[in-house]
Amino acid sequence: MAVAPPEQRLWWKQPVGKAELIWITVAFVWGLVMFSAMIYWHFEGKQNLSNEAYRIDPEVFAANAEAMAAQYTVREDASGYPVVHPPPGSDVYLIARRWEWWPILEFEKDQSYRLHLSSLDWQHGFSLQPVNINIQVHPNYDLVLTMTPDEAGEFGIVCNEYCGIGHHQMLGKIIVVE
Ligand SMILES: [Cu+2]
Repeated sequence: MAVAPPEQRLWWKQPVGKAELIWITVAFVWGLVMFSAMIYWHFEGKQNLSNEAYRIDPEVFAANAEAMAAQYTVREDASGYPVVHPPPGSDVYLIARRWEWWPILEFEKDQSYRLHLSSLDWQHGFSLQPVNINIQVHPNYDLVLTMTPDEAGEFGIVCNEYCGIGHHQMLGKIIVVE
């Protein structure tokens, strides 16, 4: 089969078919519905969390996290990661970098913390399991969430933005104690 030009040169100027018009309308209206649902889900289901965002140098963010860990590390995990137990109400830093979440954080149930998230290299995705909270993590941006864990236990953090060869090993942990 040879590649030939279309029979009608102005093939793109045909009127839009009825079925196609219906589908365009359905997709457009559904887009509007889902757009409003984002606002609705903020209140109902507590998705799309309210956050604050600031510009920050990766070196400054790393220094903040290291200072916190130096002050509040309580033990070492079996994997060799420091477990940091910061005081309730304080600013808490979680580093995303290829390919780890650093350090392991330990919170107290029903206490609030200001959790700062940033990346030291490129984009990662913070996905807290099994509660399914998902946040993009960028370098140069300090994203702050006020969080109050209402359930004790161990929560996994997985990276859900593909970030290279070690992406599947990029696992972290938040521990909530009574
Ligand atoms: Cu990743």
